[in-house]
Amino acid sequence: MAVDLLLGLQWGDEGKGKIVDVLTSKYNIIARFQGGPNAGHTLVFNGKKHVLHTIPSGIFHDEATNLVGNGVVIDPVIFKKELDKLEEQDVDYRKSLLISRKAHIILPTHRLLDAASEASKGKAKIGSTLKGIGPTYMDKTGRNGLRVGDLELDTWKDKYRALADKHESMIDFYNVDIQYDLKELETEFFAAVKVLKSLKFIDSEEYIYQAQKSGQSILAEGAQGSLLDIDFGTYPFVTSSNTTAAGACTGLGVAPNQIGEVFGIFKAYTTRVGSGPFPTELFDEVGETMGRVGHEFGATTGRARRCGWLDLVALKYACQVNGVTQLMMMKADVLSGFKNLKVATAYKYKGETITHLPYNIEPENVEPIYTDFKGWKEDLTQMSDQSTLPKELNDYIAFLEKELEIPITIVSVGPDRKQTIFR
Ligand code: 2SA
Ligand code: MG
Repeated sequence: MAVDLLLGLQWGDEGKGKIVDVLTSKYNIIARFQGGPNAGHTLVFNGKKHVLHTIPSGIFHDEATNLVGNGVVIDPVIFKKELDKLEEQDVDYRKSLLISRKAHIILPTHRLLDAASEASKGKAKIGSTLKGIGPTYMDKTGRNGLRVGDLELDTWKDKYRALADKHESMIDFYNVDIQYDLKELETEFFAAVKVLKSLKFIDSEEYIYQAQKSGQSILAEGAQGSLLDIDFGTYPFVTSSNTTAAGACTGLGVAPNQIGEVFGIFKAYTTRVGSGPFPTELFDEVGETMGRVGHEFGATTGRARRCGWLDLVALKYACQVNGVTQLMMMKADVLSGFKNLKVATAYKYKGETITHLPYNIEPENVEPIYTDFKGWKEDLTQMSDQSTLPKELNDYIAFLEKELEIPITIVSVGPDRKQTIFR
């Protein structure tokens, strides 16, 4: 059976966690393929909110197997905290959680390096979540990384030490004021590694291959969003992994011809957390209202997210790069009550009108050109059927489907599992 993909099409926080949770009952295996504890996937059910960082969003379903793939970077300390939370909720993760031996480990010094790198950049900082993501992927591509499989060898601590020592001298090189007690961080790290080692490590590409062959259904769960992709995002204000469809192939060992549906998740408006260009960003009370009504705060760091209108130029680009086959629109309920809505359908770029995403979308180069829509007043949060949606929202949806040439199959009208309209 083909592997289906679920990806964020904007700058992350589209609501991927919720949709994975909604779709999980259809799948045997849910697999994360990139990113790490920088992700914050929020799930709401039975009136309770759950935030996952590294663990796949299928973990709350008894039947699903949850795989942390080779493309993921794991911080044992944060991973242990996630496990502790699951334990508090009586989630029996031991049977259902599998970890790829080829996934890389985030060391305490990777986090310190992240902090030092950001501090050294001053105003030009990326706005990283400071989870050590960039430095860990640098060690991966630099061929220095420590992998999950290494932890099974007696010599892993030697490898750890050599790498951590090297990192310490690199931190010095940045020449910024970073306070830390490495001994203390290491005590916590070694204790967490012990817990990690009690879980099941596997050769995940073989596992996926055999699972597919035996007819099991697999959903690959993306983290962050397409515009944060290391190649196709708004570089350098991106994360350090491929968040787009191709990342699922390299991050799980799935061949390109084995990909089935590509579910593209987007918000009915746009948000971005961290630095970097955002052409449709709003600095007025409209943006402020979106943030307040939409509870737009980072699920990992608590940072306020920047808000703005939907950017169709960027969304088209993301659909293209990912080969999206179905769209899912999130947070439609947040737009209730706005008199008018806007969607950026083109950019003014160097005196020309363009409809593709150019190399540079810094504010001095790009001015969005908007199409206006009538808003709706109705509260959507109790609606459960498409026929009850206001006409203005249906017009908004119909316009997007026509422009993107992809069906919108889910409209989400609230954070709860139940607040989901299938079309
Ligand atoms: P990093 O941490 O080094 O990968 O950050 C690099 C850029 O990627 C952005 N980024 C994110 N953007 C949205 N959501 C993310 N996850 C958390 C959430 C973020 C949070 O779900 O809310 O809690 O702040 C995420 N992770 C990374 C980041 O802002 C940088 O722009
Ligand atoms: Mg998030």
